[in-house]
Order: sequence, then structure tokens, then C-alpha cells
Amino acid sequence: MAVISISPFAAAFVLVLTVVPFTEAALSADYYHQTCPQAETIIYQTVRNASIYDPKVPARLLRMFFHDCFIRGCDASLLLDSTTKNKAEKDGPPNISVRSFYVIDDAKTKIEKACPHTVSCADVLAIAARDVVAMSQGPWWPVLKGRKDGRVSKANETINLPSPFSNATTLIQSFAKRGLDVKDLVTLSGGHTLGFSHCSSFSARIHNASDPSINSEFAMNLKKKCPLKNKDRNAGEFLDSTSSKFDNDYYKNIIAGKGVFGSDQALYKDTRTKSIVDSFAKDEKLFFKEFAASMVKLGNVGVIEDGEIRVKCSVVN
Ligand code: HEM
Ligand SMILES: *[C@@H]1O[C@H](CO)[C@@H](O)[C@H](O)[C@H]1NC(C)=O
Ligand SMILES: *[C@@H]1O[C@H](CO)[C@@H](O)[C@H](O)[C@H]1NC(C)=O
Ligand SMILES: *[C@@H]1O[C@H](CO)[C@@H](O)[C@H](O)[C@H]1NC(C)=O
Ligand SMILES: *[C@@H]1O[C@H](CO)[C@@H](O)[C@H](O)[C@H]1NC(C)=O
Ligand SMILES: CC(=O)N[C@H]1CO[C@H](CO)[C@@H](O)[C@@H]1O
Repeated sequence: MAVISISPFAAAFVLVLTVVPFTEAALSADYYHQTCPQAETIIYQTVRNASIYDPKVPARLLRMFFHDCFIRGCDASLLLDSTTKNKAEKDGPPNISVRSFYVIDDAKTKIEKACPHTVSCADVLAIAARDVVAMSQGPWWPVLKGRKDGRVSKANETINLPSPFSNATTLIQSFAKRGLDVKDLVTLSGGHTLGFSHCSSFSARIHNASDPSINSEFAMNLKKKCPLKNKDRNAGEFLDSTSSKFDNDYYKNIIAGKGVFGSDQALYKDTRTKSIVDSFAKDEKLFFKEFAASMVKLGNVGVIEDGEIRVKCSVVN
């Protein structure tokens, strides 16, 4: 056994090298300081204006960032349109709720005018995801920048996104593959303090009378909104009763058996995740601090150095 002959420190180092799935490019908070100092202001103003016109925008942009980072890393692959030869991530099955791409495209168009060929679409999305959290009364954090945009986007790869039916073990594994730990899983799931879900993502669960983890009054309400023979494709439920305010109610709801997805409620059934849910339900400040830290980690997933700065976010150069 070769490992025995090297020091524990070296063994740990080798382990890290083989386990971390992506190389981390060096991102920095002041990446555009010289080349495009106005980038973040342009993005903030565009996202804010769009959110005033359409209050669904913040939740959609937060989810967009998560989906982008989980497939091929944070490389804006989700923003690419399908072509005649290729069906892109955007058109993969989970795209039903991933919308409002126009907001990122608008911000990018304005940035291209101010500083051509400088700011990547992946960075625009990372900054927008921070801004929508902050403008929903959540935490703010300095976004690290310097990502490049990828050239590949495949619809079938969206199968690797975690499912709302997953148990804690499967969720933990899915996050671990991206270098994210159990705390990151529980923390980032708190993104479900914002937004809305269609019936199809939770309907089977609430019609299951033998699931003891669901609050019965909550299930009854949802069954009315999502009857078994549901004809309304737009029907669904808000993920949190304060669905446009970023707060820790998501965790309080889970404790009360009112998690919308099986994957939310699963976090209170597993000893590895349960105590973290408790701590965030008790302490919103702690949740905010951890959310900021985990979003920075999410933003590091699969960052690429050999990509391009896309001119238009929906097409490769
Ligand atoms: C842990 C695994 C996760 C699963 C299984 C999951 C699953 C889902 C599903 C099924 C929906 C609703 C889709 C629909 O039917 O319309 C949804 C919505 C949403 N998710 Fe997640 N999600 C996860 C993690 C995350 C993370 C990490 C974030 C961000 C930090 C996030 C942010 C959101 C937001 C904001 C919405 C609402 C979107 C809208 O209102 O349009 N989710 N999620
Ligand atoms: C604000 O957003 C609306 C709706 O998307 C758009 O019509 C309008 O031109 C925007 N205004 C500015 C100043 O960006
Ligand atoms: C997606 O399809 C391509 C071929 O079109 C295949 O090579 C690849 O393995 C598939 N990926 C997944 C995750 O199914
Ligand atoms: C979790 O889900 C996976 C995939 O569906 C399954 O194989 C596994 O047995 C489940 N684990 C537990 C503890 O229920
Ligand atoms: C219903 O819930 C029970 C208890 O959690 C579970 O064993 C069963 O697999 C569920 N059935 C369906 C169809 O989801
Ligand atoms: C596969 C799939 O669901 N594709 C849809 C993605 O979303 C657009 C519009 O939001 C639909 O037109 C596609 O059919």
C-alpha cells in the first residue's frame, strides 16, 4: 500500500486532489475593477427594474444560477439556446420553471455597450443571483468573478439535477459530486424561501395519505390546489407563505411538516441534516451568513478557464 509510506498530511492532500471534481479557477472580487467598473451597477439596475415589473423574476434568477452551476459548472451553459443540431439545457425537462432569461440578456446587452467583450455571461448570472437575494431582504455578499462561458449545452444532462422526490442520501451525494457538503445542501435548499412550484413537482406526495411527515391541514390545502386529475398546467403553490421575502420561514415550515417538496421535507428526516434545519429555524442571522458563504461555494463549481466571453448570452461566439 503506497499510502502507508507517505505522511498523513500528504495522504490527505492526495485525497483532496482526487475527490474535488473540478479545478478551481482563481476568481476575485475585484476582477473587473479596471476593465468594467460599472458592470455590477448595470446588472443591479436591470435586475431591479425587471423585478418591479414582474415579481416572479427574483426567484427565477436564483434558481437559474443553481441550475447553471449544477450542470457543467457555472459556465452559463443554461443560457444557450437550442440550435438545429443541438437541444440545449434550456429545453431539458426541468426547464418548466426556469424562465426570465431576457433579464440576463438585457443586462449583458447593456454591459457590452459599456465595456465590449469583457464580462462573461456566467459572471452576470452570479451577480444577478446575489442581487435578487439582497433585494428580497436577504443577505448580500461580494461575488467573486472571472468565470468564462462554456460552448456546450445539452438538454439530456439536466437529468443530473437533483429531483424533488430525492431522499437526503441522494441529495447529499448530488451536492458532494460538486464539492458541496451537507451544510451547503441544507443552506442552499433555503433558496426555496422564494418562489413557486407547479403541482407536478409535489402532487404525488400530498395525495399519499400514508406519509406521516406531512402536516394534514397543509396537505388538504394543496390537494385542493392540485387535484389528482389536474387540468390546469399553471396550477401550483408558493414554496413559502412569504414567497417574495428572503427569510428563514422555509426551515420553520419544514419543522411543521409543511415542506412543499419531498426533498425539502427529507432534510428533517435525516440525522445528518435535521440539526442544521433546527439551527437555521432558530437563528435567521446564522442562516443568512451561511447562505452567503454557500452561494460563494456554489459559484465556484466547475468554473472554467478556457472558455470565452460570450457577446450574446444565448449563442456561442
Ligand atoms: C436540493 C435540491 C433541489 C431540488 C430537488 C429543487 C427542486 C425544485 C423544484 C422541483 C422547483 C419547482 C419547479 C416547478 O415545478 O415549477 C424548484 C423551484 C425553485 N428552486 Fe429549487 N431545488 C433544489 C435546490 C435549490 C437551490 C440550491 C436553489 C437556490 C439556491 C433553489 C432555488 C429555487 C427557487 C428560487 C425556486 C422557485 C422558482 C420560481 O419561482 O420560478 N432550489 N426547485
Ligand atoms: C424596465 O423594465 C421594463 C419591463 O421589462 C422595460 O419595458 C423597461 O424598458 C425597463 N426600463 C429600463 C430603464 O430599463
Ligand atoms: C447525452 O447524450 C449524448 C449523446 O447525444 C451522450 O453522449 C451523453 O452521454 C448523454 N448524457 C447523459 C447524461 O445522458
Ligand atoms: C434513497 O433513494 C435512493 C434512490 O431512489 C434509494 O436507492 C435509497 O435506498 C434511498 N435511501 C433511503 C435511506 O431511503
Ligand atoms: C407513501 O408514503 C409512505 C410512507 O412515507 C411510503 O412508504 C410510500 O412509498 C409512499 N407512496 C407513494 C406512492 O409515494
Ligand atoms: C422540454 C421542454 O419542456 N421544453 C420547453 C422549455 O420551455 C419553453 C418555454 O418556456 C417551452 O417552449 C419548451 O417546450
